[in-house]
Amino acid sequence: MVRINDVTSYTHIDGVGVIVLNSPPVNALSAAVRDGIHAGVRQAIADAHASAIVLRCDGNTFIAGADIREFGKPPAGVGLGEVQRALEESPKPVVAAMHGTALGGGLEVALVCHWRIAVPSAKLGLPEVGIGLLPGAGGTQRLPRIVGPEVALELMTSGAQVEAADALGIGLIDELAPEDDLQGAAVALAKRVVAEKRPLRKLRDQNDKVEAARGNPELVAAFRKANAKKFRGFAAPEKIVQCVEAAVNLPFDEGLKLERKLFVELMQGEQSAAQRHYFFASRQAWKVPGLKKDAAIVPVQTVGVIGAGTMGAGIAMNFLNVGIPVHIVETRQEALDRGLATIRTNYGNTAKKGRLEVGAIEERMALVTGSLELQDLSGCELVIEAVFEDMEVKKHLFGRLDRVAKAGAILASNTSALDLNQIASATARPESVIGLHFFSPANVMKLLEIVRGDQTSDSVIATSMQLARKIGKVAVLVGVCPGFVGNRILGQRQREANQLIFEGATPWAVDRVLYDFGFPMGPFAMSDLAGLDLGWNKDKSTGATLREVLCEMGRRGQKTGAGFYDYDGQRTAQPSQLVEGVIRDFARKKGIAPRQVSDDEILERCIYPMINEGAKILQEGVAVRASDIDVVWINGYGWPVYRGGPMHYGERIGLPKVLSRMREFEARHGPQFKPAKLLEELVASGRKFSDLSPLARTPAFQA
Ligand code: 3H9
Repeated sequence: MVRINDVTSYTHIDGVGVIVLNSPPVNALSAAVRDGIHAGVRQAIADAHASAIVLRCDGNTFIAGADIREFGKPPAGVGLGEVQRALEESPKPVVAAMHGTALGGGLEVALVCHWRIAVPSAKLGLPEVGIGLLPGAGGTQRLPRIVGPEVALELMTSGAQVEAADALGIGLIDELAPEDDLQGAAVALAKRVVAEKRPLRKLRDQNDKVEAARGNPELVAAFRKANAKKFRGFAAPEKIVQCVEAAVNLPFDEGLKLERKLFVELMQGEQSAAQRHYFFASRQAWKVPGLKKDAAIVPVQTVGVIGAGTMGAGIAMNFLNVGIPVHIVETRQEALDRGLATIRTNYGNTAKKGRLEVGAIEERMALVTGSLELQDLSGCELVIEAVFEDMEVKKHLFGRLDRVAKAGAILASNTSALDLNQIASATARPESVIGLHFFSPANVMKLLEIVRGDQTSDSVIATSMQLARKIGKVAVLVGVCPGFVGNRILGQRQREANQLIFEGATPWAVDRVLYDFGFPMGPFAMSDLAGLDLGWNKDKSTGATLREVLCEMGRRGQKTGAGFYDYDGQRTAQPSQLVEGVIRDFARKKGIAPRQVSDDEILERCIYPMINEGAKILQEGVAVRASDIDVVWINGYGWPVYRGGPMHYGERIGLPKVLSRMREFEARHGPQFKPAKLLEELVASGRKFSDLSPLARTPAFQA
């Protein structure tokens, strides 16, 4: 074996030169890896004892892509294009041997090799779209040539990973290797190719699939149309489509040129910067600084859920989905029956959509039991309370739970806003109490805010984080404050949206501005969907708020055919003149003279206070790091990932600008706009949120 550099070695097996990469964690195409492959190929070509070449990786995976950490830095080492040319132009056949995940630039390296082989567990894909890019190393030109333009469009705009067996089916690989002998099978393939004197196959020269699509522009047009909603706001998918059009209509090298140009545009754009930020942010969020490394993990074998409402039922499903039995406790049999029926209906709906085998419904239902006795939760290692949001109710319940639950059990509350420390104080074991704030619908929404109380133990936090991963959530650890991170920031946007419509902006204008920003819907359309009568009581209604008046008018949201908007049978929202009149009356009574409110003002008034609140949250130590706040908002509140989350967005527009606008708003509209101290400090010292170190324990977390 010859060491080529720190991450590459070259060895000889049975007359075949094998280049082996070993660059943890994912063999990304760093300068060292590129240099290593390049030198390895030259070595193999010069090696008189090697008739063919195999490229493979040690560790968990084949090359998982370009090294995202290198993006935006000055170029170093041999360029990827040159590495690919060396492989493709090699006079000796090159076999790519893949295991783990062959992704992005990694798969693009494999696509310049003459043959490809993979173990059955391998997954292949071009996921660049997920970080706001397109495959920029020939992928957009070679993939259509191998799998056809239609499949290529689908794969590259979704970023989907293809299982090895399917990859074989669509021609992406030539052979499957035994799981435990990839190298042996790759060497055997290489030798066979040599023995049979097969000509070196270069995808760039295979034009039959793209030529077949040349006279059919409808293919791409139909694809664009079918995906318009999914791609809304995103820049990368459209550019991928343009590259595939080029693959179909232009010679290979011209297609490659267009790919390069569009790749560079995306790479330099705001969206990719935001999506790359999110890529790392979503991984950082799992890391909790200061947590004891050896914190014991509680082995959770049975979960208890208190409350069989929509929330409780949804929470239970998360655990049933991964085979953990759940016992639900309710106070009334009808409520329990309804909750169990909700679970069954939800699974039934999933099965109807083809996303769950019908047989699996019964398997999952067999794992759920229910009763009316709290005592029945005594065997559970984790109990999650999902009852009415009322402190006294919760405290009473936790007091009883404390007497029932077994020693060491985790006692969790699903509260979305209440003081977890107070809830914990109702027990004699506050160290076992934690908040698990699921978002509705709890079986669908990815976000889980894990709320650490002042006394929550490391073991309880570590177990909760691990369980969250197991049930497929994106978990973010937060501290105690009203509304925690997500709802607290939402409160800022809600307040401004409500205020803006009294000042003269229409609800439709506010919704349009936020929709165009990239949210799935604006706050008023959202209220209509959720129901304006959420928490409204007919007998206690005083008509003091706009919401109450609309409810009194019978305008309780989409379900009543009218709310802020009018709805026709198709649920299409139409602006309501009537509501505009009601708003004007309200404004008059409040003494607010209506004025023209610009779209820019709507956006800044709604978004900047969110950034400011995020700064307060950081300064109080309620979030570990700024990027955690971004993860919360992207996964729980529909913040468009291509804008990176409120904190990233604030940095991109510039914290000095955010601060100066907050000061102007404060002078004009009042103290609700008072800038956060941290924002002022950062601007004064020329720093950003992302310059701050992650927080371990902070005063806010201490007892
Ligand atoms: C590209 O290829 C562009 C080309 O078309 C054109 C070029 C000209 N770079 O996710 P994990 C780190 S764009 C740098 O927790 P898993 C990651 O941050 C790229 N670092 O593990 C983490 O670090 P840490 C296209 C990377 O097992 C650690 O590796 N490729 C990269 O759950 C473990 O990651 C992609 O978009 C990278 N490319 O999943 C693939 N990838 O430990 C992106 C990972 O410090 N990667 N890291 O937090 C993935 O999808 C997953 O990481 C993977 C492993 C499936 C590979």
